[in-house]
Amino acid sequence: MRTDTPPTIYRNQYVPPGYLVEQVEMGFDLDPAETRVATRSTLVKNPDSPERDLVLYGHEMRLVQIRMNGKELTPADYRLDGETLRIPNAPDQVTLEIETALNPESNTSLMGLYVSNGNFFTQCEAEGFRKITYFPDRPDVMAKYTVMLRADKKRYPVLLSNGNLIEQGDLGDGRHYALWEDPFKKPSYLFALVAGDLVCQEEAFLLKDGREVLLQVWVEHGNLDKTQHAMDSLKNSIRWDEERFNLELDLDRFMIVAVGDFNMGAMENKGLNIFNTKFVLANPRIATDIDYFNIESVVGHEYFHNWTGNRVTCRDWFQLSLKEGLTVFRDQEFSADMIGTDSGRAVRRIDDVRVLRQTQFAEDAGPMAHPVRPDSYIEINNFYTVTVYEKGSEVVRMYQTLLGREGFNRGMALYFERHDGQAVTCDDFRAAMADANGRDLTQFERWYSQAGTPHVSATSEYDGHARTFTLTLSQSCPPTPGQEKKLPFHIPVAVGLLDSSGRDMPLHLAPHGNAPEAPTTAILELTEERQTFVFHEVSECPVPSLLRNFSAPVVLSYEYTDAELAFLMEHDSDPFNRWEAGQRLATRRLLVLVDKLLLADSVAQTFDGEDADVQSATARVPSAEQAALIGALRGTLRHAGLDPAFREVALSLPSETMLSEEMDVIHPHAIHRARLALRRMIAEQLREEFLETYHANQTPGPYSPDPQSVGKRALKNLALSYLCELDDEASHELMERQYDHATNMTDRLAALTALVNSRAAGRQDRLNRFFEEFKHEALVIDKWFTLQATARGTDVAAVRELARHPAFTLRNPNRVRSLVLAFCSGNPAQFHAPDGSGYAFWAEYVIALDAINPQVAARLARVMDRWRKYAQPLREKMREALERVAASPSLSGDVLEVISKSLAN
Ligand code: B3K
Ligand code: ZN
Repeated sequence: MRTDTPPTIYRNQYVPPGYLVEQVEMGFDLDPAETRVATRSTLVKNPDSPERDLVLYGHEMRLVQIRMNGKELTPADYRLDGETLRIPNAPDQVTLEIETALNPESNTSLMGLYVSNGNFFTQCEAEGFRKITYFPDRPDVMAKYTVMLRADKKRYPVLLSNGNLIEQGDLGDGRHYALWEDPFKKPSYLFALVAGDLVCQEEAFLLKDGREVLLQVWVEHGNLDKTQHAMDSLKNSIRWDEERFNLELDLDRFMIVAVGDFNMGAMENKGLNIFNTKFVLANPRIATDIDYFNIESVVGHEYFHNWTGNRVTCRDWFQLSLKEGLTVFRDQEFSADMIGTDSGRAVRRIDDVRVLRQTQFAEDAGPMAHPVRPDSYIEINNFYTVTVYEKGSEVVRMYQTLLGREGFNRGMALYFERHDGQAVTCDDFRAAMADANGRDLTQFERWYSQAGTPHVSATSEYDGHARTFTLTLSQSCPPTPGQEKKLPFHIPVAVGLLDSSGRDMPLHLAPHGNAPEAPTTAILELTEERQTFVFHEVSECPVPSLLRNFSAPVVLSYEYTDAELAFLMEHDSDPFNRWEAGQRLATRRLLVLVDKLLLADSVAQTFDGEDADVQSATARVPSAEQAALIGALRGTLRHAGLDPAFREVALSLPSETMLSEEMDVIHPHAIHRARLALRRMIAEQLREEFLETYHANQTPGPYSPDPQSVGKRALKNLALSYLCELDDEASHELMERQYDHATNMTDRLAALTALVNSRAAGRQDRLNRFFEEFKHEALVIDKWFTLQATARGTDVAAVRELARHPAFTLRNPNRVRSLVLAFCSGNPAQFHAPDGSGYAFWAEYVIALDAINPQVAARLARVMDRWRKYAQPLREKMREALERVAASPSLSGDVLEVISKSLAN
């Protein structure tokens, strides 16, 4: 194990920078093997800082020369300690001239300046700028940048950086240059450059104030037929931000550049967003409906950062959710508004909540649990988490729920009025929300400081005589690493009451209320450990609809009967809770089935391998309770008044991961078998309905990613996947026919996925044809790997075989995610092979990847987060694998942090 454990950084040790930077001029002589960077910055001493030294950060490059106010510094003039270069006794006004030499083509971490497919790209957030030059690389140092790029004209005809293009021309020697100037102050993490042989789709676009701006989407040659959707998404994003928040584009030019090798989704560099190709390139041939949706969402997200992140940025990295939580909230609202209909919005909400529950709730309950505003970290890149992003977005959403849309907008306006051009904290954002609305949001701070998912339990009592319905809510929050005890949160709980005909009752929270316009949803504010709310004038005992639209990121429990859940599923006016009721019902049935299987297994084991009991546990004839669930699902499936997209989410069973989180001890195989058994049972019982749905939801004609068609395809393909559980000739024919006649990737991939999970004779042939047809489309080959990695029949040996395929490489993050991560996180039944072979595979790849790309390796490392919850002997084997990784020499800080926290907590 490495001995020089990297240091932990603490939030409460924040010290303002000793020097502020005013102006930065950079000159790049780009060369893949040796790029020279000359940086000239003017700095002034910061009167508000106790720090006396001029502190710069840098690593993984060669320092050629450093001059201060014209005089060259020798190593005796500064102290170099790890990444930190300290210059003591620097004057108040400093001009620093630094020359560094880099080797971009050997940079496999994809942080700083690197080469992808022969072109240059940068990634500076969080701390990549320090791999380009020595600099006060921290977000509270904001400066204006001028950037000169010089490179070979033939190989790199396109030279881009932040802001506006000032000048370009020839250098005579086969080289050329471009000079860029960003008129806005920015932190170094927003710096970017791109140089290479690229082409662009461009459009002039008129802003609300009448200014014309130039929009560009840059891609490699051959991809111009895949940029239209990203361009449309960008235009929609610009319009939306103008309309919803009155925020305008502040530059003359806005560029998006797609790159195939990228650690995450995209990056909001000022005026020069750099994107993973996965979130730019689309046409019906290569992209699915989900891809189309994701592109719109990520383009929106990065564009919205221009205000929430760039114009107002983070004081330090602990405040990351200030920009990320807020920007996720903004992109979620954007996506919902783009769909428009109530039921479409609900489907978006359901999708977001599914992600939150499946990944963030798990994170909150595991060894990496941290508050939305963390208190410490070893490697900041490990904190771009679902807690900071998705829970952070829920926290922002709660402001809107508590203050109303108008109130929220007032808060946003005040936030920009106060902080434009500044680097600020989550407290500053909360203060703007409170002050703009005259509200005390002191207690709300706990959403930022306390980790863990709060549990809210509700009980109720109806008094027919007094016509009151009393709801008692209590809250608690489990301990998390470093936080034993939690204080009560400020939780908005949206509640409705349904009468026996399923209609919303008017709500009166005070006696004798008879306001004609009484609301049918009330936002109860739970601020204490236990609180009672009394509804008056309640004419009959209602069924409560609790936490409507998922008004807070909590686990809510209430003892609903099965009949009440079925009733809510049928009647609730809140579509989110309608879906929720169905999920609760399905989860109940699945957990009962899991228990039965476990019992049957243990009985079978005592009778030496006799599996008759297992068969009886998953009998094909549904029990009365299962029949009730299936009846309710039938009602939903047949309900023509419900949007196809809604029916699709309502008919989908909770995932295996979701079910795991519901169990104290995880038995992955029992969960897998139970879910499969229930799916088969549903398929058998609803075969006719699924067939009918399949045929009724075809989308003939040219492909369109509009919400209606997307919903239809989703429902049709869900019907197909259920029918395929029957694994009979009729279903094989259906999927083969769909595969052969598909005119878009959504239908094609759905059919191929079904095929790969079946015993259909034509599966291997189509899998091979698919590869041949798309072997030049990297994003489609990723899909080809993923669909096999997550197929039921793919065991560890098969995934190892796929890793030997010539198209597989550890160098490309998308490819690694598509196979290795997809298998380890998306194929639980095989990954958790009882012999521990899945874990051995995992350990090998974490170690191998860490030497190439620590960020991607650390992400893979997190697959083991929940190891303590698994049944024996899995748990022990997982621990062994974790220890194997921990014992490996020279691990990165990224992986070390994840593994050591996992073993410690
Ligand atoms: N801000 C970037 C994420 C950078 C991740 C650095 N490890 C993308 C985004 O959230 O928009
Ligand atoms: Zn972001």
